[in-house]
Amino acid sequence: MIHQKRRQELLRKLERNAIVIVSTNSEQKRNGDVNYPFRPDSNFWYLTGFTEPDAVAVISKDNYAIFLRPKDQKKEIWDGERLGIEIAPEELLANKAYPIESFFDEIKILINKDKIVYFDDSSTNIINKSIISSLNSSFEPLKPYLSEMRLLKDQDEINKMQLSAQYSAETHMMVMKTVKPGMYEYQVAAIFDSEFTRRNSRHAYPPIVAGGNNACVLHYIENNKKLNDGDLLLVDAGCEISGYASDVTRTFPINGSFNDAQREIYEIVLNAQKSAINCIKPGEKVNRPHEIACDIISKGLTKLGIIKDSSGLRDYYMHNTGHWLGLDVHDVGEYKTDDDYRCFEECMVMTVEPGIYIRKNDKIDSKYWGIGVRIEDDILVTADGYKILSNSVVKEIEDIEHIMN
Ligand SMILES: [Mn+2]
Repeated sequence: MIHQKRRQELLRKLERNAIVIVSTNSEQKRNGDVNYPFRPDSNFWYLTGFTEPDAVAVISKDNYAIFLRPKDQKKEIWDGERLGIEIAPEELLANKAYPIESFFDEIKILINKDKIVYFDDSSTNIINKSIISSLNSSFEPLKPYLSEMRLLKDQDEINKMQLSAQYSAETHMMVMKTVKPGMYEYQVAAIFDSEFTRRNSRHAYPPIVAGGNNACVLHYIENNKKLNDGDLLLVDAGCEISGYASDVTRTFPINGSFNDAQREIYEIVLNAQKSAINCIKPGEKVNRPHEIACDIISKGLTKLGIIKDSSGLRDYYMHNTGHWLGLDVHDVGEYKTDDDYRCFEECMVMTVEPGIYIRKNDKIDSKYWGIGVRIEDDILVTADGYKILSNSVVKEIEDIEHIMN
């Protein structure tokens, strides 16, 4: 029902004679006869709720047609059950279902000349631009309309995102209680593998488990080094529930106690993160959290003598403070409208994740070398402010040291 509601809402935003074509992905080969685990296309999933590969939805005001893989007993014995053409209309609330192989013949009948076709080209989707443009009709991009819809989460999405963030946060807590010097990064990653699987979810993105200086590699996913006594550990890991991502980062001392230099850096990042979150409310500019975080980190690093002034900030804080979160971990939705930053609205979800990264052998006091700190939470914009979806994992220094010892 929720998907039908979304299809109707989308059509209300488009021209009256609109016809929407949205397709999902094919399975991707890993090697030999082995495929990567399949993940549906987010737009297709959002509008149909259908999670099999090789399918296309064609949606207009008076017709919803779905193209999908037909039943095939031989293939189903190997690869699992398929919904099939016969029960698809009832199951997916479509007017008619067709075998995917007939798409090119049928689409010519479904599209007539007075229709405006809304369609996006994507390299992973099974229907590409050259096929669609051979249909000799007028085309509009679908993305702007769908991205705006996906940016504002409905209650069903908020429930899933809350659960997703909670699972991730609880697993981060478990990890803090388990980590000890001498463990390996992959053993920490395995806790997320196990917990996410146990709760019928999976990673929303490859987890980052980065001891010491590895935290300064922003997309470190090797996760294969030993955790050393005296270093910090940065862990960025989140699961997805029915496709909805959470994205959570915590940084803590491997031996359970912050040293003075680590504490100094951590407190700057924590202060920046909390202040950035605090400004979030409907009507506030969406780049305000980043401005606040940059200001606090810049002043903090200047005070410690690490930078001379704010012009040096980018050497130690080189990414943005947050991004939209939803069916994609870096979710769709514009940050600017008409050249200026837009404002937060109720039911948007954004991450807030400032950091400081000081590489080994940097030309500053060596006590700061190899300190990489990032703290990340998932924030839902509410009617009068915000809600931290990932708040069941601690981030205050006293709380971290308390649960680790
Ligand atoms: Mn993030």
